[in-house]
Amino acid sequence: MAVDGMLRSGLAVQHFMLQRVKGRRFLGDTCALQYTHTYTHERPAPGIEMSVTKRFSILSLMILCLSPVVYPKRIFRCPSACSCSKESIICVGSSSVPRIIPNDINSLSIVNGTFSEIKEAMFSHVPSLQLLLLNSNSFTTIRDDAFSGLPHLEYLFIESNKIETTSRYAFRGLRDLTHLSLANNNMKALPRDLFMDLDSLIELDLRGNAFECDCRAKWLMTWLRSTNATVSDIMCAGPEDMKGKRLNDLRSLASDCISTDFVLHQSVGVQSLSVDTFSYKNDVFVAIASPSSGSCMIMQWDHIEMNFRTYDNITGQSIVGCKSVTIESHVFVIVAQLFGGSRIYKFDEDQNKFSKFQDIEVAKVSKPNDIEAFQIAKEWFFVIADSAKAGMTTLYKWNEQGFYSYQSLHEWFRDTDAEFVSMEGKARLILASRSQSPIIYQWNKGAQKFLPQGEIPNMEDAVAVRAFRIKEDHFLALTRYIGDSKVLKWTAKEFVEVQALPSRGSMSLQPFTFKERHYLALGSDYTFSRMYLWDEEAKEFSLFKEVYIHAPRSFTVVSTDRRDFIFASSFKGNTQIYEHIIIDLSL
Ligand SMILES: [Ca+2]
Repeated sequence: MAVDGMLRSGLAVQHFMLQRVKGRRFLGDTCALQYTHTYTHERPAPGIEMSVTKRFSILSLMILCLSPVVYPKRIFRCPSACSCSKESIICVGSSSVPRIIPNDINSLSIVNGTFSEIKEAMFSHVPSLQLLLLNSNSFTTIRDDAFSGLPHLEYLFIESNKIETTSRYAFRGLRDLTHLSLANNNMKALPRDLFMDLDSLIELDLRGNAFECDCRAKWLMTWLRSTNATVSDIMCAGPEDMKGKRLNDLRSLASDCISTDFVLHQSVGVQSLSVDTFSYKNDVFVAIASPSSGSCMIMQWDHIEMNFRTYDNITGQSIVGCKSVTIESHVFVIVAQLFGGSRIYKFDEDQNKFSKFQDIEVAKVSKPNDIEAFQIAKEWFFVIADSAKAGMTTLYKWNEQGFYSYQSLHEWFRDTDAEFVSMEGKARLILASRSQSPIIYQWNKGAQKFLPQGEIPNMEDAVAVRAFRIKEDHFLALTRYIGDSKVLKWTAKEFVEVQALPSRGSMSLQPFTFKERHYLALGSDYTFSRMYLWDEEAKEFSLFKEVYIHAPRSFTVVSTDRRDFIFASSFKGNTQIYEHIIIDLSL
């Protein structure tokens, strides 16, 4: 590679010299012919290393040819390690850049030198430079603005050094640069947008480096597709699965180079049991059920302050659930109370607040624990799960004037949670109870009622059930307080366990999806709550992050302004709002 790189730069130097000749700066054909002749004959056979002396002699010869006047009229003392002509200086084995250089020097070569860094503005005292060759030195680093003050530089060769680090703005300002070679160095990665200023680049040589084609190379892969310059092969030295591939050919890397995280965005100073969200006229709202403050706290996303602010307060006593339903652009909030009955509030556009719409007939409901609202064949329903021993889970239906009690579902079982699932064209309702395995009801179109269809066996003590989808597959997340919470998959007409997640005081195992990433949040009363992320290859959830929430009761997804949040309700502390953030690993 060293020979090859040197030959390439030799050819580019030749190009530079001929340009000069064409530019009528120097002499005539005789010397040009002599140069070509010498170059051709000095060229080593493939595989044979060209000695530095020989390389040097080629360069010297070129310079001698191009500069017949060896002794310029101006008095300038050529440094001892250098060979100087009117327009060129070549230094071999020097340890510094010559300090005093005549104004009309346009090419400078430093080979076999002993410096380690190309520092900021290192050559700015030679602003006339058009060619700079720094081959076979010991450079390891190129600093920001290393070539500042060289507005005319067209050829830059930094080959066969030990460059490992190139700063992001190393080549800043080189708008006339046409040829750049960093061949045969120790570079594994290049900083993003390194070539941004190189508007005139025609040829770039990066051969003979050990590039890691990981996320750090993503920008280079993209840039290769857009640049007009001719770029050498960039071979991947790693990671293992990319070894030997040409970065120039790649359209994607092994990873999408995106990671995510959950960061605390806002803490709301109320304890809560559950949170629900709704949108109304392009605004996003949340309804927080807070028993301790006796309210459904309505908050609105503030597009200017970029946080959630209090909008309204629906007061009551022992509020355990606030569920929103939007019917024909009217927003209702169903408020479930432990005592004093449950009610429905409606948003009053004139007064910009919620006002009472109706009482709910709750003769049979004694201890509401959960509300779910859903549609079957365009009809609106909601169900209240009753966790009292003598209670009865009840279905309510919308009849244009209000909701009325429609069907009593489940007696004597202390239901803790209801979940509506629509799949394969069938509407199902799953009820989790303290006293038995979860029961599945299926909507019967003829009877217009839910009829028991079966149960999910061996899943006693499930306190909550959630349905979710990953692509075409249907899953259930079943929460157990102590023991294992479970992930079940729908296969051949039944739900089958596919994963167990240890629960230590869990009231909620909540599935949610942000930016096509599938998560599960598992609350815990005794330790950290856990976020799991779906692994598409392993086809299971793996632990993603732990967060501390005091007595978590629910996790609710709220998306707005292209930002994604999860509200973690806490029965004993503040309601915490976490934001799902994207981290670009290629930066
Ligand atoms: Ca529920």
